[in-house]
Amino acid sequence: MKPATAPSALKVQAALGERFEVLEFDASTRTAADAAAVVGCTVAQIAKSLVFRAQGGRPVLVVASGIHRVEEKRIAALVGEPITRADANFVREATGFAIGGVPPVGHTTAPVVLIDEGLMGFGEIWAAAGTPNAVFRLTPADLVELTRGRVAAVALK
Ligand code: 5CA
Repeated sequence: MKPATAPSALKVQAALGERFEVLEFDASTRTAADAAAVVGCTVAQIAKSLVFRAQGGRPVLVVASGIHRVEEKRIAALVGEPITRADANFVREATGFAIGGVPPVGHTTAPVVLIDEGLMGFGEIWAAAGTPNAVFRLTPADLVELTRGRVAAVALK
């Protein structure tokens, strides 16, 4: 474990500021399960970044607990437009990051942000930080503040 060195991780560190520390690991943090194993938290405490595309073309970032599947109908209802799952190219274009490293901050295009209410009860959570082996620790309140996202019921029941 070491502070960020990769350009994408440094970009996230710059967007976050000094209150947060981007950490790079030798092992993969590409998936929620990988990240939980590496940092030593539960999979539920991993804030995964899912990108959708609203009909008008706007990116929608859903930050969800690692144990939840997101219900697309709920996302569409919350956004007020039909949405589709983003493919890898759209994720890269809209956020500036590749799948597996998409952070909740520092995107190319300001996304609509929805935050899974299931993340809100934890003392600390971890999110991707630009690369598939970089993460940072934050609180749920930090996540809301950083993203100015809307906390909502997005999980598949
Ligand atoms: N670094 C970890 C957590 S800290 C991470 O980024 N996990 S993640 O879950 O937020 O990112 C991977 C997510 O990208 C998966 O949950 C999945 O929803 C999405 N994804 C994976 N493959 C694809 C794909 N081919 N197209 C679109 N989305 C994908």
